[in-house]
Amino acid sequence: MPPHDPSWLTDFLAGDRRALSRAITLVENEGPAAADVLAAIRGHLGQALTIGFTGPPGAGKSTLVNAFVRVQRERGRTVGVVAVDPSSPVTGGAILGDRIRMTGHSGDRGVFVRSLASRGHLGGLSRSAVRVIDCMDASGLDIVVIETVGAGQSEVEIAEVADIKVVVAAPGLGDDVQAIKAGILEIADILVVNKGDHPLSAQTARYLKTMVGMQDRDPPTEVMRTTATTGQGVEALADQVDLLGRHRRDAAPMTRNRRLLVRAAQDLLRLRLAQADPEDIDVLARQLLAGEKTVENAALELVRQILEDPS
Ligand SMILES: Nc1nc2c(ncn2[C@@H]2O[C@H](COP(=O)(O)OP(=O)(O)OP(=O)(O)O)[C@@H](O)[C@H]2O)c(=O)[nH]1
Ligand SMILES: [Mg+2]
Repeated sequence: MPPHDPSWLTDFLAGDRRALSRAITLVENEGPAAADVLAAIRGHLGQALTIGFTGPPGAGKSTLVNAFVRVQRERGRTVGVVAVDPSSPVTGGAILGDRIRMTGHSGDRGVFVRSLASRGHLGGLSRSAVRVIDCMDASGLDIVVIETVGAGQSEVEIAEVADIKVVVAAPGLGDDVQAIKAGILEIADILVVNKGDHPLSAQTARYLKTMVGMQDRDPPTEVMRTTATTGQGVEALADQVDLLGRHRRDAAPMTRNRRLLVRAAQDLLRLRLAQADPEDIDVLARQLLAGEKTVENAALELVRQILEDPS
């Protein structure tokens, strides 16, 4: 297939899995062909319900996602899964195949799984991770699930791409709960205490309910219990996600479009900056060097220039 042949892009937007795979690889590599994919998906975003599962390492996120996907399949939805793991300098992405055990779904055409080895500079979602989510969305999957290890910045970014944020915690009132206190709670639509078979599960859930009760959040964070290994509580979790999903769609269609708009504007600016004449930038940089302009003023002028440039 010649690279300019657009027919595979049509297949991709129609939900062809191989074409989706190819689109994802192209946007991940951020090569020249990525632009074709980004142009193709632009008008097809915002259809899938995106659900972020985040939380401390070992809380059972992958196991829970696996069980959650099973319930969604039973309900007739197609599901994409993006698993973002911190890249390790030693193992690189090699370990990922073991870590994301979506074994129950291999051979199911309704489930599309992609694991990403790399994160953004600050530990959050990388730009290409967001693109991968966009590709799944544009390909017509009903639901896109994103698994990230909660480590500071990533929760903030998951809040930007996920319609519904599920924070997964394991029982015990130790470090994990401290980590949750430290900032994840604000973004959680649903706080799941997983490992319901653990003796401290009920106590942890009660404690977190108390904490959530002190929040000033509307709607308040829902605290739920699951046992991912047996599937207990996962139907109820899926019900709650559905409920919130409907609410999101009915009550706040603007939120979604606002986000799409901001992202498109960021893309546009980034693209124009990349295409800017280096000499124009040098002119401003020299003025900066000479103390004739502040960084803010120079940046503002640069932005004006690149946006006014009709090229
Ligand atoms: N007892 C019990 N163990 C569970 C449950 N859910 C997950 N586990 C186990 O907990 C361990 C970690 O589960 P994962 O699903 O890999 O956890 P994770 O949060 O995805 O871990 P990372 O991706 O490494 O952050 C595995 O051994 C699971 O079998 C549960 O409900 N009960
Ligand atoms: Mg995992």
